[in-house]
Amino acid sequence: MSSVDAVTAYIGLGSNLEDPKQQVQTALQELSALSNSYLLCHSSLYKSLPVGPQHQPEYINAVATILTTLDPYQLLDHLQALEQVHGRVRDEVRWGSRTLDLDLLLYGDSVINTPRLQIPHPEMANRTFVLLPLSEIAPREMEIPCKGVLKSFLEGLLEGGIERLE
Ligand code: A4P
Ligand code: MG
Repeated sequence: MSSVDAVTAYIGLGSNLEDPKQQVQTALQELSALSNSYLLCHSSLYKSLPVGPQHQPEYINAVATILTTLDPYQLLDHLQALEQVHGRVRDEVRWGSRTLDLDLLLYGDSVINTPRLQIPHPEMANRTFVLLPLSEIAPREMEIPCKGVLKSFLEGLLEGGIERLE
């Protein structure tokens, strides 16, 4: 009998349109039903000021971790399909408003640099709204490939502009 090794992947969730808290909570349920995958856990929800264009509503963010036998491109396909279910409209504004954004942050210790997929997510180590929820569910000693150890990014973190929700 052959078997496929399961990989641990981390997914960043973000929403700032049409009841963002509900969008993220529903997306977490949907991730728990993802095919060939098992939702291990997720962080608390965080309210955060927008990074990028400032004339947009505050975001709700969270990070989830799954065990999956999907390959990274299959996983991205599923995440983009979920964004569509949430009525995501892609416009020209970089880092603009969205009903649901699902970023594949980490896929095991893989490093991928293709036009369609970059892993680790290129901005993840610069973003409090990723690092803070990630630090709730990942070991502080975890290596972010090509970037460094998670805890080294947590030390310099600016905690303003973000609030953990109960
Ligand atoms: N893509 C490449 N690598 C990945 C990856 N690791 N995960 C490609 C997901 N997608 C990846 O993404 C554009 C293309 O990136 C996709 O077609 C995919 O093939 P997108 O979701 O359509 O566009 P985007 O999300 O606007 O672009 P980007 O650069 O991923 O933006 P970010 O980094 O997601 O930033 N402020 C707060 N407080 N909270 C937020 O959640 N989010 C953003 C969006 C800006 N400001 C924010 C927040
Ligand atoms: Mg994105």
